[in-house]
Amino acid sequence: MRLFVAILFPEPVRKALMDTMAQMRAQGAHGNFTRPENLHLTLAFLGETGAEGCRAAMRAVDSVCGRAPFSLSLGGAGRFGALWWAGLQNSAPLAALARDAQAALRAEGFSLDRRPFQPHITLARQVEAPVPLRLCVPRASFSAERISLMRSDRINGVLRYAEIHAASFRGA
Ligand code: 2AM
Repeated sequence: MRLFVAILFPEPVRKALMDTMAQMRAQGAHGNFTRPENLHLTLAFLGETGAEGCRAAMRAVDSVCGRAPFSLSLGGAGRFGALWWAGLQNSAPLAALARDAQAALRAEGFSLDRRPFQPHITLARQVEAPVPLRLCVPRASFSAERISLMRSDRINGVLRYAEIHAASFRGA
């Protein structure tokens, strides 16, 4: 199975992200838009993993949940080439969570991307637009209360994500 570790969003945040995708479409953008139920923030991408690796990933996820819930706010939009994303406001607790989760996963034997963590929520890939896109991400904040281990499957050509394990932060 293809696994990754992520933070999922409550409905108001999902709505704000859908609003941003609607702005893209309204400006004539075409591309491979993220299905609303798939919106997430990746903390670490694990790739193809067997049953033993899956148990190791669950242990790593559990090992970083002894922290308090923390607030996250959407902040701005940007792109990596033709991939457009919504950002998050600079958050020390988020950076610490990503760092600790990646360290715990590496300690369990996963080899992860070495690039610095750049928190982003992918809105659309392979975007083509007739004019430079101007996006205004609505204000939305939420309390991050758990970390999720996700499985990615392509079923009949449709990308589907399933939460296969989650660990709640202390006090959440
Ligand atoms: P992206 O949205 O920035 O592409 C599930 O595929 C998640 O893992 C996506 O959010 C994706 O991030 C991230 N990811 C990171 N590295 C990946 C890779 N090599 N292949 C696929 N997804 C990757």
